[in-house]
Amino acid sequence: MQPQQVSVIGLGYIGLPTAAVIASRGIKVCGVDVSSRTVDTINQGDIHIVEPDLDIVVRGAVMTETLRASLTPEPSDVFIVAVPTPFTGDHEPDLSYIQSAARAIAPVLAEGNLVILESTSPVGATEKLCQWIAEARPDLRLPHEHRENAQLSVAHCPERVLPGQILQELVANDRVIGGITPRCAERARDLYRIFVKGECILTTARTAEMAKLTENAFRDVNIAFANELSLICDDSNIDVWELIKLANLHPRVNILNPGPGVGGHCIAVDPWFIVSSNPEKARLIRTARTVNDSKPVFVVEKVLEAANQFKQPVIACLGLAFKANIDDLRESPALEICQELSRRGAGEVLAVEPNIAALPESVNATGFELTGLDDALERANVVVVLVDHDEFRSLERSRMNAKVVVDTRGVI
Ligand code: SAJ
Repeated sequence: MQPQQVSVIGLGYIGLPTAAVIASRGIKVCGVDVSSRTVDTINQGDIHIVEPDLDIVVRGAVMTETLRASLTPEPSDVFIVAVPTPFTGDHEPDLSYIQSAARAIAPVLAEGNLVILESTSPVGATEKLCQWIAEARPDLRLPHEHRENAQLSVAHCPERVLPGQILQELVANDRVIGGITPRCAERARDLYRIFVKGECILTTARTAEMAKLTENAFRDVNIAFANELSLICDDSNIDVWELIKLANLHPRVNILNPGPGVGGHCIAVDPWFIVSSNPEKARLIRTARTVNDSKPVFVVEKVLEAANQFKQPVIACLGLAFKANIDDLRESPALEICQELSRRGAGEVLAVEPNIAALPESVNATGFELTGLDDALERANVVVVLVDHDEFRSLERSRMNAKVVVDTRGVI
């Protein structure tokens, strides 16, 4: 049976597209966020993030009144929790946003509701979500204690979409659906079948939690391999891009791309959840994190070396986002490099980020200036390519004449 209303808690990069896609299937969706600016923006039919085509889907859903945003949760049949799960200073998972979401929805939960955790989470987080709800609503039977006699169903269905392709991947990707009980998983599958064309595979909540962490740790380890190669090649005077191209001609070799480091809220974070749960055994996963986290330091040294050739170095940093063609600055190595160059007094630092009109207040922009591409290329004697945005890929090489180029993405 189709739900009458779905609530999505957290209207960020995952919650908003998910809310909009479900609304586009004709189901009433209430999107909940703690930011009144986000709520107002969405209720006006606009969006607060950059993601291809998301504006069109959100506008359509708001205009047809299937999607509404609100600061407080309201009674619904299904609650999808898509809030951040960052880590603390010592790389321990911070579940406080999930806990707040649990407390926020608890007063409006009713018998028969389905609660789905989509946030990437350490193993055991979905059970904790049950506990937090149970604490707030002792009158309701939760499945972590009452199994198939529970009054609520709770499942973990980790999001797996790639920023930049979220709308296609939300529909096309297979979903791993982990129930606290088999019945919980089945109920969650019925919800996802409304909009997912990929397969919906059922498992336990713990396995689903670990599956998501495994996917991102796998990618992190593979990028670390490419980044380590780039350091070795630099010492041996070998072009790493040519090397990888040649090695990848082997039918069973597929090396990823080196870069300035690994950013974003997922791959730079999630492997730590595995490390923190089992520090002794997760040696390779921890090393990969360390290799990738140390790459920005290497890039900064390279740029300082290049800048030292000039009396008055002007350094153009091309890109601040954590990867190509998005506006997301979370855990961005490009931003980190730009900030470190300014801090070290490397010269006049110009940052170019075509996907951002102004830097968010949360970003420390002391010592560098956000400027346009043409202006930066005209003024700079050192050009550092930090993100492979389309605008930079299509740059004419002649515009780099007489400049020292540090190309961390192999685009020039
Ligand atoms: N990167 C490289 N070299 C590469 C590929 C990526 O340096 O060859 C860097 C990127 O520049 C970026 C970082 O890695 O800084 C992460 O980018 P990404 O495109 O690999 O991944 P995300 O963080 O955008 O999305 C990942 C995806 N996970 C996997 O591919 C296993 C996505 O499917 C997940 O849904 C997402 O994490 C998430 O939310 O967990």
